[in-house]
Amino acid sequence: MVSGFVDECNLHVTAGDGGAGCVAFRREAHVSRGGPSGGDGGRGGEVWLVADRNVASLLAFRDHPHRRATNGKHGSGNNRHGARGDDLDVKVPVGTVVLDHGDHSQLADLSAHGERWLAAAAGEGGRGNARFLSNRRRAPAFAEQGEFGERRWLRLELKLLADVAIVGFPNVGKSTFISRVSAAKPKIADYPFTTLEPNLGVCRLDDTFEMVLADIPGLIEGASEGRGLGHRFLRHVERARVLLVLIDLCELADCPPADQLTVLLRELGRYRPELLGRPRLVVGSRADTAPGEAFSSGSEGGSPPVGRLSSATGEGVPEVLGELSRMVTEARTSEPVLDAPVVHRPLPPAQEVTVRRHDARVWTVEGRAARRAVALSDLTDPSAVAYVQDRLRSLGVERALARAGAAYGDEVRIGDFSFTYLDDAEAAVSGTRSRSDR
Ligand SMILES: Nc1nc2c(ncn2[C@@H]2O[C@H](COP(=O)(O)OP(=O)(O)OP(=O)(O)O)[C@@H](O)[C@H]2O)c(=O)[nH]1
Ligand SMILES: [Mg+2]
Repeated sequence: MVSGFVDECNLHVTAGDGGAGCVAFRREAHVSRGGPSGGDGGRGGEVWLVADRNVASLLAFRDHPHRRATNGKHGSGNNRHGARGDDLDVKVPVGTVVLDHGDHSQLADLSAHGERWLAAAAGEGGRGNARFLSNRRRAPAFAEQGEFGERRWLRLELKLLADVAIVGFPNVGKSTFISRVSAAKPKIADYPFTTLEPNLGVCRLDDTFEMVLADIPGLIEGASEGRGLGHRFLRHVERARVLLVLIDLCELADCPPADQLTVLLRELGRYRPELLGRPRLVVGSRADTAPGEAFSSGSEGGSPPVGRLSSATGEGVPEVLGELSRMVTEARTSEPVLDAPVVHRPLPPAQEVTVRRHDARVWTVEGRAARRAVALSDLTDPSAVAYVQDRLRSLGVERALARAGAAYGDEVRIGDFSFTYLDDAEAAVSGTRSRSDR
C-alpha cells in the first residue's frame, strides 16, 4: 500500500548560468598590450529528471518544489577557462509524466528505470576575448557574457504502473478484494467513496510470479467529465496492462449488473477510447449476497469466464487470480524490452530569428543566437559593435527587419539590448543596454 500518496505536483527547475568570458592581455616586455588571453566561462550545470525505481512518489516535491544546478565559473587570464557547473539529477518515480506547466502538453514520459530527460538546459559559457582575435581585430577588448540557464515550471504526474487496475462502482468490494489477495490494507467500509486515493498491492502467486494490483477509487456515471472522484484517478487506469471490472451482484446495488457494465465501459471509453481495447476480465462481486447470480462477459479468447467472486467467502478468488495472471503474462510478453535506458536530450534550438512588432515603432527580435550575439561585455567598444553588426547580419536579422517593414529610426530590442534601426550600413551602431535582472 502506498501511503501519503502524491500523484501530481509542480516542480521548478533552474539550470546553471554560464560563466562570463574574460578580457585579458598577455604581458610582454616592450609591448603595452600583448595578445588577448581571456579564457572562456564554464558552462552551467544541467538539470535532468531521472526515473528511479527506488522512488515511490512525488511527495518530495510537494514542500520543496525548487531544484537548481550550479553556475559555471568565469574565465580568467592566461587563457584559463572557468569550471563547468555541476549537473543535477532529480530522481522521480518510474512512470512520471512531465507536462508543460502552462498548456499541459506532454514533454516526457519516464516509464523505465534509468530513463533520463533534460529538464533545463544549461547556459553556455561566454567566450573570452582570445576567441575574438582576427585579422581585423588584433586586440579585442570585449568578451562574451555567460548565457542564463534555462528555468521553468514543470508539472509532474505519476501514473501508477500497475499490472491490473480494479475498476468498478463505489462500494462493490474493490478494496476488500485487494486486501484479500495482497498485503495492502486499505480502508474498507459500507459506504461509497471509502477509497480516496489509489492503493497498490503486490499479489504473489508463487515464487516466480507476482503482479501489482491497483485499487482505484470508485467510478460513477459522468466520471470522465469529472463527477465523483473517478476523473482524477482514471489516469492510473491508463497504464494498467489488464482491467479487472467488478460488478456488484448485491441486490441492494443501485443499478442492475448489465447497466453497471455499460456505464463503466462508457466512462472508460470517454476518457481514453483505447482503454476499451485493453484486456479485461469482468466478474460479479459480493457473490455471497446473491446466490446463483453470475456475471461475466468473458475474457476475450481465454478460459471459461469467471462469473462470481466473493472476497468474504473466498469463492472464485483463485480462479480470478489465475485468469488475471494468465492475462498479465500475455500482456507482458507482448511488450517491447528496453535494452538500455533512454536518454532524451532535445536538440538545441536552431539559429532561428523571429522579428515581432512590439508597438508602432518598436520591434523585438527573438532567438537564442540573436540574444547571444549582443551579450558582450562592453558594447561601447567599437570593435565589439562591429562584431555585433556582422553577427546580426549573418543571422539575417537586418533582412528580417526590413522584410517585416521596420522604418528608419525605429527601436529594435534584442533581450536587454536595444538599438536604432537605420536601414543602411549604419544600422545597429548606436546600441545601448539596459541590464535588468530577469
Ligand atoms: N457480503 C460481502 N460483502 C463484501 C464483499 N466484499 C466487500 N464487501 C463489503 O462491501 C462494502 C464495501 O467494500 P469496499 O471494499 O470498501 O468497496 P470498494 O469498492 O472499495 O468501495 P469504494 O472504495 O467506496 O469505492 C464493505 O462493507 C465490505 O465489507 C463480499 O465479497 N461479500
Ligand atoms: Mg475502496
